[in-house]
Amino acid sequence: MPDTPNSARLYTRALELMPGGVSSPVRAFRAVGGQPLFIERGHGPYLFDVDGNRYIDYVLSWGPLILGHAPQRVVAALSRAAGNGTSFGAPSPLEVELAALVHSFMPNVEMIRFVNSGTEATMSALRLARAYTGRDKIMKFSGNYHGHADMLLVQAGSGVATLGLPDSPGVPAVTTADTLVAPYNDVRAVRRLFEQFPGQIAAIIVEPVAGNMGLVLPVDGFLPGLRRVASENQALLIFDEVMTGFRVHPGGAQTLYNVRPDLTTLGKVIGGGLPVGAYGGRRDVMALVAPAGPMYQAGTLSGNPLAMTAGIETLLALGEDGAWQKLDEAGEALVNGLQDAARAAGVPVVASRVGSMFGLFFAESPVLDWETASKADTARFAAYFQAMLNSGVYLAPSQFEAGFLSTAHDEQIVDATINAAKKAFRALP
Ligand code: KE4
Repeated sequence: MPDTPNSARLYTRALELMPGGVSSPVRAFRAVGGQPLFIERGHGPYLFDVDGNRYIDYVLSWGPLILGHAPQRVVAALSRAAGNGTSFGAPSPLEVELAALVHSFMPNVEMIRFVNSGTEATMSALRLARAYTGRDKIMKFSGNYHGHADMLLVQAGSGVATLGLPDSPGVPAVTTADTLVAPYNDVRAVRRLFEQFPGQIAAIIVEPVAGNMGLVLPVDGFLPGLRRVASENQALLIFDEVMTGFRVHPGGAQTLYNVRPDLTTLGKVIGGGLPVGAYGGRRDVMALVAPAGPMYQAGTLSGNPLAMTAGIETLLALGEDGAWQKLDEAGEALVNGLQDAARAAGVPVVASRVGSMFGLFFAESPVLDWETASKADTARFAAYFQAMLNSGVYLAPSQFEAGFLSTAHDEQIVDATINAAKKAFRALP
């Protein structure tokens, strides 16, 4: 561990004031040992902790910071926007601009509603699917995480998987009784559930590329299979692209894999580091959302001008020449380098990448679902995490998370990361 006395002091105080000393469980380093670092600032690809240590950051606020920390254009635009007021509680041109931008990248999102988090987005999209179909049951996949709404805390990924929580107390059985769960990448299991509950399932919600059990890619035919089964059963298909949106491809996983969901949920990148979520999709379905229709959903700070500004500047930057080329080249070099380093050290890993998100399992065979992901060597991951941290590389503190790159992660940054990994793999027990 780097020398972090100020983080330690702050953590002691934080533990008195906040459960686990953190504002979100997965930040607590529980799965990797040691104590969380308290961060003073970020700049480009770097984080700086309160003890002055510098780290190359592959968490990037869990995905949003695709331009890196404090990109000049976003900071300047936010400064201007803040001078005009931080919230209006009324429509603003910025919402219209970001809505149009999202649509230009994702034409399937014909209409959109902004909210303040990915959790709000998925919760609202499922309420809408139930309203549109008049059905109560929903289907998710084990190891997928869609935020912490009660009905979705069933065999969830991310922090739930990291902390090994069976599910969460406080969630009444009645609220999860209508949540069906299938193994990821298993269309036949999905089909069986529709046969078992004919006419009762409102929607399938899926991470089209799973990033909350580590990175797990859809096998050929999985996403088109979901599309087919949902359509055959008059259920809606919801792509939860909170993490994959603008991350795996400018048009998200729906463009990359050419599968059209009925609804899409978004977050992270579209807020550029400020709190934004969104749900959107088919015009005839979104027409049910109040006040256009009867399905109620609301939010004091939804469409907040500062969050809209950060999102607009981020998407505009992504649409400019070279952004995706940079991300793709850096991602390719990084994952190839990690694989070569592990092989040279005789450490079995399964590394993968989709666009600018990547994953590395300490496993010997391909990971296709939660059952295989959960067999990864989490103790070895923890040792790797700490070794990388000691070399100034900040990874997500869990085997069941993905890594993210930004346009600020240039060749020199990637090379430094690979060198740290060579040392880390060699030092593994
Ligand atoms: P938020 O409510 O955390 O903004 O979004 C929930 C969510 C929904 N859908 C997907 C696919 C997600 O990945 C997330 C949130 N991702 C986690 C990281 N795996 C957020 C990090 C955290 O919980 O602190």
